[in-house]
Amino acid sequence: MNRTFTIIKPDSMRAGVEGKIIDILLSRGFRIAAMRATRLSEQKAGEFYAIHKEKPFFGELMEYMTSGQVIVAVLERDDAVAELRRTVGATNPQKAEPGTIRAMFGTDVTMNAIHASDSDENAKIEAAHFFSEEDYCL
Ligand code: FUP
Repeated sequence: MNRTFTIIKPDSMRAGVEGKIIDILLSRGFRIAAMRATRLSEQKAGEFYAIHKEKPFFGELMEYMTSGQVIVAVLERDDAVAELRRTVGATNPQKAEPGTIRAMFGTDVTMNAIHASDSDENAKIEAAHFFSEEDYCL
């Protein structure tokens, strides 16, 4: 068993599909170790996406990620990082495999429904932006 980190992004919350997304995650064998709704401040979003600071899309990404409520969560299952990336699909929803969350609910490369950590190391770092060890109930 190991952990990964996810953000259900503002477009999903605005569309009211967060329940459907959580259902999909549970149906794929993920268990919720920690979860809460929040809204990212400019500072939090900037820290979270610091690696993309120099990218041309950074401004748009900041504007979008701070535009509304999100759900942040730590998920647990075996091979959690790779399984969540498979469940989420490609960054660009148009290129995401049918049946993936981004194919079903994403609009474009920025409004792509959900975030999924890309490594065990990043999962730990990203989760620590929102949760501490004592929050995990599994
Ligand atoms: P992913 O790991 O699939 O979320 O994708 P990346 O790490 O490449 O990108 C991180 C986030 O940057 C994406 F979720 C959305 C945003 N992004 C854009 O807004 N525009 C782009 O052209 C590429 C990424």
